[in-house]
Amino acid sequence: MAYETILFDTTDAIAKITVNRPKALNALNSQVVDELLAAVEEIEKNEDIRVLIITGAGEKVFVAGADITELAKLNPVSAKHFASQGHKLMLKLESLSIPVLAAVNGFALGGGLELALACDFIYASENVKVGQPEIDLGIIPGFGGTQRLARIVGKNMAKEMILTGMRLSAEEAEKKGIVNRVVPAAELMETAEKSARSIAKKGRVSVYAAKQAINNGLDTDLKNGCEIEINSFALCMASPDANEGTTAFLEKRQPEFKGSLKE
Ligand code: DAK
Repeated sequence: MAYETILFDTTDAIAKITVNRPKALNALNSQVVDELLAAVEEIEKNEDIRVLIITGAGEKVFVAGADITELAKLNPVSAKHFASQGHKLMLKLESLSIPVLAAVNGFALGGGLELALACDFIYASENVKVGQPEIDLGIIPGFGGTQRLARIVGKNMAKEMILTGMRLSAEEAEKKGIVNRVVPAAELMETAEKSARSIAKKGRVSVYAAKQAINNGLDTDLKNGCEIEINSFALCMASPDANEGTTAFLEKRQPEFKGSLKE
């Protein structure tokens, strides 16, 4: 598929999607959301891709939020399409069998922060500002921000951020666990790619099993979470990767993981 609002490329086993609407500070209109969803569905079908990195074009902004020009004109039908595609996208990123890293290169506001929060983890450049400023527009976060942010920073901090619309610096976002690591802007992509290359060498099945166990376990209580881990562990043992990993260790060599989720 030809994309107009995103750049999509793959190098070795690592796919990169860049939200690319510089004139509107990479804001998410319905076309961007539809294209992101189509690209993620393309990635989902390609077993050769092992990690996805999402970033924004330019040095100033990751994504400045949902497109306010478009939001102002939504009617019930277009609002329903926008909302359902947006939620579908965020849930798909979360449940994708491969890890999704956000390389947040500037402002990540509103829907932009929500997009980053739906990724597995976030690296940020020093100039980053994050926030959920929807309250200033008379609305609330609409792509899961009230839920995902609260699960990361806790109930009271999420309320303070969402009710005041405050913007946090990269350093503050790191302290609150919203971003994993802050690096100089020039090092952001290399940091994300280095991490992606490291994950790409692991077993596809164990990476999938770990991601799903953490995500699904956090949606339930500890006892059921441990049950999820038991089943995820058993899934790993159904893959040749577990044998390869342990044998390689004992033979003092690097493992070569070839397991597939299709088996
Ligand atoms: N949408 C559309 N255009 C935007 C935009 C946005 N979110 N943010 C910036 N722009 C446009 C500006 O209008 C301006 O356009 P021109 O005037 O040049 O035509 C251009 O980008 C440059 O912006 P600025 O001149 O403002 O640039 P500055 O450097 O001065 O400021 C800024 C950068 C990022 C601090 C500022 O642009 C800003 O505060 N932007 C808005 C941030 C914001 O409020 N974001 C939250 C948007 S609301 C829903 C799902 C999701 C949502 C809602 C509903 N449903 C499921 C129904 C989510 C809502 C949001 O995200």
